[in-house]
Amino acid sequence: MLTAAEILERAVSGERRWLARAVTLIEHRRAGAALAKLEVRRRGEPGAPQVIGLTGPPGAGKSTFADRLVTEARAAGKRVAVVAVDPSSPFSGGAILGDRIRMERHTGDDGVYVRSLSSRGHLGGLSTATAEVVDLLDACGFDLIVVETVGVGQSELGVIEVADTAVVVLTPESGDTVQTMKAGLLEIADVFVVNKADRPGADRLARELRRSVELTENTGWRTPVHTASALEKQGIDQVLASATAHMDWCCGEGREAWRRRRGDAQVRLFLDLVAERARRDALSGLGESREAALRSFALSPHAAMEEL
Ligand SMILES: Nc1nc2c(ncn2[C@@H]2O[C@H](COP(=O)(O)OP(=O)(O)OP(=O)(O)O)[C@@H](O)[C@H]2O)c(=O)[nH]1
Ligand SMILES: [Mg+2]
Repeated sequence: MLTAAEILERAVSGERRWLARAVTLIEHRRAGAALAKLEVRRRGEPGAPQVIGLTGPPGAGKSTFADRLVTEARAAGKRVAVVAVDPSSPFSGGAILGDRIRMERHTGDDGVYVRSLSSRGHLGGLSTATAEVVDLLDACGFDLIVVETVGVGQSELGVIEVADTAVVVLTPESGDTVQTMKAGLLEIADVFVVNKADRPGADRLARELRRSVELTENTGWRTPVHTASALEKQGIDQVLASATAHMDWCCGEGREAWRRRRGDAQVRLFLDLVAERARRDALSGLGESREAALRSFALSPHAAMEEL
């Protein structure tokens, strides 16, 4: 039996099999303090690796887009990792399976690593796990890390916070900009993509988004709005160029904004870790029989807390 530290070490030394094991360890929340020893490049300074977050409604084309980004990055000689995070439910393995099959064309390519993360097997902690997996991939030397997550609620905002650049993927069918604002996507988007532009309505939504972006207070970065078709390979270059322009901005004029976002993410990660530990300790501290009392309504949650 190897320790968590040994597994992480082997993963970082470049062994794929161990990278998979290490990610699973993190997914199951069992890597613990061994993570603190990773040599993460992306700490106080932006640059390497570049972390792009892809979020948006279900079926918007995020995975198709990620696949295109992988192809572009490989053509540029970059090593790239894709992490597909599925916050929806422990039962929705279907989409992830689809992603796997689509990404299979990259298998055998040592410069590509694709992995999905789900909340299966543990309570919450998905954004914490994502941040830790990104750190691991960073330490493994990947040049580009793409994090894909479905944008439906607050949970994925924490997931996408790990990225340097948040790319929000919408479609002509995504509805209007009011809905986009309600979902909080307007605040987090560094780049907007109206995908499926091979269908009608893309230009109209893009115009609306541009207007909304102009009305939104910003940090000096004006969020570009692109139309694209991941399916027909249209507009991918422009999106990638905008993501890179945003990264350059983060390294220059936007450095303070980048640092603030990364700093907030650090604090959130810390608080999440504390919460995770507290939940675990609370349950074991309560003990099995009192937990049974809680489950059978013999003990109220409030009384249980006082007891603890
Ligand atoms: N017409 C059209 N279809 C597209 C385009 N991009 C993706 N699709 C299709 O849309 C469907 C969903 O694509 P995915 O890439 O799986 O979308 P996703 O956002 O990753 O989906 P989830 O991860 O399930 O939220 C697939 O059938 C794609 O082939 C596009 O540009 N145009
Ligand atoms: Mg997907």
